Amino acid sequence: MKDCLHDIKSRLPKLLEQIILSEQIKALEDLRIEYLGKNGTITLLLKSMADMTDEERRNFGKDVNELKVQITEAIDARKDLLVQEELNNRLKSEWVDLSLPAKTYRRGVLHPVSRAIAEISEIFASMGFSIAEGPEIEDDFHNFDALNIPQHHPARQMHDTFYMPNSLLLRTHTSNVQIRHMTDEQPPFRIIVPGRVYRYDYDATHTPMFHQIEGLYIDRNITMANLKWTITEFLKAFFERDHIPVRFRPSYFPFTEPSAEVDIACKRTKNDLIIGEEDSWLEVMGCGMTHPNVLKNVSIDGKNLQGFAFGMGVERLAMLKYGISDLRDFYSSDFRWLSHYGTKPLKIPSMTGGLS
Ligand code: 2NM
Repeated sequence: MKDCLHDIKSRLPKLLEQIILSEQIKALEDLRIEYLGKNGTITLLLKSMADMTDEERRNFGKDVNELKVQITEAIDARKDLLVQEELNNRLKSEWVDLSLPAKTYRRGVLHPVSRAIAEISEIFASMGFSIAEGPEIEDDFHNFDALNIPQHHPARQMHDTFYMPNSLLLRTHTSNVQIRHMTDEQPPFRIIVPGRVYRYDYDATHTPMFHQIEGLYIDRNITMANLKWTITEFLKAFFERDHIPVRFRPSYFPFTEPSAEVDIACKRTKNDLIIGEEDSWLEVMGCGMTHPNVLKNVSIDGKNLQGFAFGMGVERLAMLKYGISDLRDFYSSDFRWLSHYGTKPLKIPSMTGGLS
């Protein structure tokens, strides 16, 4: 063992040099195992001291320990350096230039419903409306009673409602949000409310979930003339035509009085539907002056404040504008249909940049 110790001592400078010149963490680890591992040279020397006399052990132990410390320190120091170097190299190779333009995601497209909502919102935003949102799961009060649709009113059967446990329901229109908005905020109100609505109805022209945008304008001195102008301007902007004949046809809604349905002129050819050309009429939305009972239900003084409201089906308007013939395709998740009727996500409609 004395020979062995002597041997290592004489090889120490070479070993230290070998450690300092190591380029791989793995090579350092191999050296550590060779000298300091369970059966390593230094470990075996330390173990051999068990059979020595106290005298022998004193000097031998001191020498072996010194060796152990020097080798350990050299390996640790070199390893720290290599780890640091490796990290620096990774930082150098993995850096990202955040000022570079983003790569666009070429396969994803905006669904035509999202596009129509974006376009319609943009038009009303340009007229000073803000966007309000609210719950799709609602109670009887906000979906029916507050809107002047009492318990046994035929309108409750008219909308085939999805009922849920605990007297909750899926909203049949987005008017619940107007009610909540008028209750929570201070007038004047000028909002549009886009969102999902639900009715128990499924055939070629109805899906159990569809989208609506409703609007509300409450202020002093708001009349049917304001309603007529706002809706006509909206339809011209949406269908991108300077002139569209618009007809307000008397109708009935429980929440408005008077109420009207809005038709626009259109011409049907063999394969096409041309909006704005006089030939026949096409129904596009409903509207009216907010019913005094609705205002009373949200504690608005109907003598001072009044206004108008309107509602439209997003899928229906999208079909007319983008030339989509079958409502059910909206929800069939057919990738070919989506890529044909979808819009590039970076082409977001705006009044200045164009709607389509
Ligand atoms: C429509 C037609 C007419 C409407 C009324 C209200 C409210 F909450 F203010 F009373 N919100 N939306 C309304 C009026 C909706 O959709 C065809």
